[in-house]
Amino acid sequence: MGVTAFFYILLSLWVQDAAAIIDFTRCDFAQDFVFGAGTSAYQYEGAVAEDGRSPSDWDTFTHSGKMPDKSTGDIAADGYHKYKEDIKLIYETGLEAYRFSISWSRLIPNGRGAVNPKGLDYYNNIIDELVKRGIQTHITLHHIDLPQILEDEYGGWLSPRIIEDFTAYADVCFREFGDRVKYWTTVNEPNIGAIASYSIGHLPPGRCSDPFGITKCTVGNSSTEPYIAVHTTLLAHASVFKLYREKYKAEQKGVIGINIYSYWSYPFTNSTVDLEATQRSKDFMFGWILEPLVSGDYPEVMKNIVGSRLPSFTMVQSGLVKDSFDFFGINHYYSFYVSDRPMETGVRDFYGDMSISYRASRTDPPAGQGVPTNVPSDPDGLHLVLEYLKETYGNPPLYVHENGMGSPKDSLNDTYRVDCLSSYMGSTLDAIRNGVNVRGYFTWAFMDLFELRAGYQSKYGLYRVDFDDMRRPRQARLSARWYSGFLKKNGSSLLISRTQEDLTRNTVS
Ligand code: IFM
Repeated sequence: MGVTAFFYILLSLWVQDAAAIIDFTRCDFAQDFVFGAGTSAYQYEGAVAEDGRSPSDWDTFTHSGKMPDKSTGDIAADGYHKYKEDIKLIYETGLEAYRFSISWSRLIPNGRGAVNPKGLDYYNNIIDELVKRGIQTHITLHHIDLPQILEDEYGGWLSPRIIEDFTAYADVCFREFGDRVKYWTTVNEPNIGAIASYSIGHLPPGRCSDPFGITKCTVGNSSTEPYIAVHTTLLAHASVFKLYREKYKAEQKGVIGINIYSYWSYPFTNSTVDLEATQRSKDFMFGWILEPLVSGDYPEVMKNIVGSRLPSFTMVQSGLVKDSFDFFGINHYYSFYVSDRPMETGVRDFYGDMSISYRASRTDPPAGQGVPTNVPSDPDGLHLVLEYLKETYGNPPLYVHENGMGSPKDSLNDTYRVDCLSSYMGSTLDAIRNGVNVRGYFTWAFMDLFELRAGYQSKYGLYRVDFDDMRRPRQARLSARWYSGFLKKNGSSLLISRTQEDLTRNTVS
């Protein structure tokens, strides 16, 4: 072999592994900064009809055939039965923190009242296992799956009656788990969740009205319900925050936040209308949730555009909502280019009110209704989100609670995910170096799960789950091994062998 050929082979090997090379180590982050990964109850647990769990609205949604591929979370990753070995894996991977959610209908099957002892045991066991292994626990109280019984009784998040029930459910969680759990978020992604659930109808409870639904809905009002649902959510969140502060905080010394879905918006052009549209995008997506928490009211631009369809806070409510957070949980995946779209007269939904068009890049045509799907990875976008939150909301403590990459590829050799993780972690570090108060980074997801619209077709996991095998075996992907190397070896050994043998050796069934 000639010298040149040898050089090129060496170079190509280096380029293959270049994905894993980063110029920072664990030591560049503060010691009390945590690195973790997450899952959520319906997406992970399965066992939907076991040990007293009652259906949530997610069960109803999937069982009424509303998933494009008709999949359900009936078994999901079987976390209800496999949590112990999963926590061992979390530990062995070297993760410092784990975020998961509680299934309200497993813990309190009637939505209110009696606690299910088996549900209580399950979550106590998870928490004990995490504590035993020194892993910091972050719990989200509500991650899309509301007890169906409350949906049936009063329409779930559309009714103020949920405030009392959600607070009582949170009370049980704090009372039973708060001695060991110090990090809580109340609701996952109420902003995008309200749009998906009540405007386009593609998440439970699947409500929308013509012509706004992406799926066919039988009931709903896309013009009003997203705003009502978020309003109730904010009041319920504030009520839970107050409960914790008054009844538990002194003894348990924990902190409470809320998770928002945060994409970054770049102006498509520098025209005034596009710059204004970009700001509108931020006010509608971040400000809708965060402005009330910081200032006690919705952004002016939303009040002007949405008018009487946007519920208003009474003085007392405003006082309760204002400052009802210790930190914000940031869930971030994408950036978009945003341009102005003339506002339609007549009936509008959330997207109509926001009156913007999204594009995946500067050369793409507008995406039409909703967001484009072909968005490239943009680590700078996370940095910009974090900076924006610092500047706009007074530098609150932030946890990047979700960041990752979904892929239809079922590969163990997920170099694309290693690229994603390393570059987004780097951009988090850049933000910290610029003074943003970021306290942790969690990748989504610890393992493959039941994904929102894609069921089992989109893989987000550090660990692969074989959903065709009843035993749901887990296998470490390259990304799990890379993350592990970063955390355990302090970045000193990030060139990880990618041979198939190495990867399959890590199978756990
Ligand atoms: O899987 C979801 C999660 O439930 C909420 N945040 C976005 C993730 C990826 O789509």
